[in-house]
Formats: sequence, C-alpha cells, structure tokens
Amino acid sequence: MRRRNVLAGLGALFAAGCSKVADSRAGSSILSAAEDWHRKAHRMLAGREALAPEFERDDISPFFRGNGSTDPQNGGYPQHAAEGFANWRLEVRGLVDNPLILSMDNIRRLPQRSQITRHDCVEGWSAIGEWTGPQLSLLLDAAKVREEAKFVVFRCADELSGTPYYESVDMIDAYHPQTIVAHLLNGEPLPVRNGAPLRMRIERQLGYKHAKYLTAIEAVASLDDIGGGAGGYWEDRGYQWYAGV
Ligand SMILES: Nc1nc2c(c(=O)[nH]1)N[C@H]1C(S)=C(S)[C@@H](COP(=O)(O)O)O[C@H]1N2
Ligand SMILES: [Mo]
Repeated sequence: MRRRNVLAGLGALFAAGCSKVADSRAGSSILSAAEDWHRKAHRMLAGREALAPEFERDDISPFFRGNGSTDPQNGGYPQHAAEGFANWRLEVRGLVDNPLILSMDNIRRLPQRSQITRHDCVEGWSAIGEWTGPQLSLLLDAAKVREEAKFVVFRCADELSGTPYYESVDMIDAYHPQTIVAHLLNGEPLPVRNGAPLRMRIERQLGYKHAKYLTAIEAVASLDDIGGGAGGYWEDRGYQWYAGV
C-alpha cells in the first residue's frame, strides 16, 4: 500500500519535470532507501512513534485563531497572496540526492492525509482543526535524503522583527505519520492567518514547531550554523527545541 502511494506521488513529481530520477532504477532505489529509513527510525523509536490524539468533526473549533505572524508583509508574500499562491514553490533541498521544487498543484496531487488534532500554544490556548496534506516522509523519500542528514529544517516566508521564522525537527518527528505539509484547514485552502499556502503539522509537538508560510524543507547534519544555532526562531530566544506534548 505504502509502496503504491509512494509511486503515485513520484508520478506526480515526475510529471512536474522537476526531478532527475524518473528512470525506474533510480525509482526503485528511492523505495529501498525509504525502507531503510523506516527500519532505522523504527529501531530508535521508544514511544515517540505514538500518534497524537485525533478528534471528531464535531470537536472542530469554530474559529482557528492565528498566532505570531498572521499577515506577512515582507519579501514576495503579499504578491503571492494576491496571485492566490499560483506561483508559490516549495523546495526540498540540503542533504538530498534529488532536490525537488514543487508547485501547489504538485502538492495537491500527492497522496493526502487528513487529521483532526488539537494545537497547543505555549501562550495558553488550544484549538482543534482538520489538516490535510501529504506526509513529510513522502517528500523526503522522493528527495532521497542522505544518511548523514540528522535534522529537517523548515524555512518560512515571514519575518518577526526582521528575522526569518524557521523551525527544525529530528528524523523521528520528520518521519512520524502525522507530520504533514498541510494545505487545507477544515477542507479549505489555508487562510493567510494560519500559514497559507503551506504549513507544517507536527502533532506531537507544541504550536511554535508548526512552521507556517513554508518555502523550503532542508535536510541538514547539524543545526549549529542555522539562524542562532538553537534550531528555531523561538528556540534562539530560549524556548525548548524538543517541545513534545
Ligand atoms: N512562519 C511562522 N510559523 C509559525 C509562527 C510564526 O509566527 N511564523 N508562530 C508559531 C506559533 S507560536 C504558533 S502557536 C502557531 C500558530 O498557528 P496559527 O496561526 O495557525 O494558530 O504557528 C507557529 N508557526
Ligand atoms: Mo505558540
């Protein structure tokens, strides 16, 4: 089942003409690389593979509030918003053998996961919403993440006080089944407030890990040289890097 999903997803990526791995030999090595990752990840897991609770449609909050950046004004963001994000691109890069550049259409054509989860912000509020998008594992497999990659960094379009927002997770959270690149909230394209057109959902972690306005996903060996070196915008200001809930 998983194998078929991955192939369907790769088909969409090849159709976009943005991957150099369209021949079947490379395709099958992607699949075995993916299996190795999952096997290794599995050995390391000691409870962190557990799923975050999922809820029913009736539990969905009538309004999912926004926090932090809710209307980015920097870079090209306002222009992208005016175009309905038709020209938004998501890069998958860093320690990968097959860097990808994906359009919103590429993202929408991949196999999707929907999950109704509770978002917990350290500032003391929670909201329940249904998020939909491809699993991050699918994109990492398609990009052929290298052995030496230990973390995945999320780059964002917005800045807070002139500093770009970013976040990072280890490979356990990166390959967690509920870690998705969401483009829908409650069945609709993400509102700007909640990270349009793409945001991470990392359901075992607190709100600040869920990077909004996602522009790139970067596989790295170390977080030392990124931002302030602590692994995220808020981590650079003293928050915990591992924000498990
Ligand atoms: N790019 C970006 N991502 C971000 C933030 C931000 O300011 N910029 N704020 C974080 C915080 S603290 C929280 S609680 C959630 C808020 O998500 P929401 O706006 O959809 O409620 O996004 C997180 N991701
Ligand atoms: Mo937050």
